[in-house]
Amino acid sequence: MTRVMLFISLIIISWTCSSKEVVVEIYKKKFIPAEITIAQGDTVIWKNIEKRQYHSVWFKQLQKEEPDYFFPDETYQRTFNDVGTFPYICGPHPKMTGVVTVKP
Ligand SMILES: [Cu+2]
Repeated sequence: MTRVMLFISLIIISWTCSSKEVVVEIYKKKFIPAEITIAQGDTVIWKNIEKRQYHSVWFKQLQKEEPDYFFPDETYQRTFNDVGTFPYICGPHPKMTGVVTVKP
């Protein structure tokens, strides 16, 4: 391995370690936990652990179109590069709500 390759891999390692992945589970038509606070650059992974119900995670302020539904054992993920408070709903079940707060 050349020095340049070693240097590049060290940058990639430190870069991937600085941002976290946070899991939100979806069960019995609820986001668990419904409210989370993460750091800028973190990724939230929504995991559908229902028996047979599909859901979506829709940040209406951030995107006009509803994203695809995801089914049991599937996930949806989003990385938050901007600071702020981002509420979301499930398209098919608008009573399912959650909030992601992103701190610098
Ligand atoms: Cu739903």
